Amino acid sequence: MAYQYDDQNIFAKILRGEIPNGTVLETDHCLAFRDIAPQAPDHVLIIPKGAYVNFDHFANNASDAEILDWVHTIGKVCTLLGVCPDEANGYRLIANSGKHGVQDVPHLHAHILAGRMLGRMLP
Ligand code: IU
Repeated sequence: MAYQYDDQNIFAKILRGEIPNGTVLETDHCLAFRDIAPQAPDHVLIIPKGAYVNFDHFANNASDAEILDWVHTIGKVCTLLGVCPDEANGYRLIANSGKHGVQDVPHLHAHILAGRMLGRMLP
């Protein structure tokens, strides 16, 4: 599979500092920032700094350090937001990928949605 990364996508511009963002957390390999059009009271995107189009591009090509950092950063964001599940809490973790996944921005991002009761997604 040949992945074509568009370095003019909006998250590439955010990573280069060309566009401001609401940073929640920055690590060696990742940036977590608030979604510009939040779908829940807490809506944070966690992106690798590397040029990966989507989840499978990342999972099949990124280094162990990058993958570990992305997973750890997602966990840290949940902790920072105070949404780690108990009886009255929780979140949804999504990585839309490709056309059928309805991915709009072609740079891998995990969405964390939290802060309200989310609708059921799957039957
Ligand atoms: P998607 O999974 O690719 O559909 O999600 C892209 C998200 O990027 C979406 O929730 C947008 O609101 C969000 N976003 C953003 O946070 N900042 C921007 O400048 C743009 C999109 I354009």
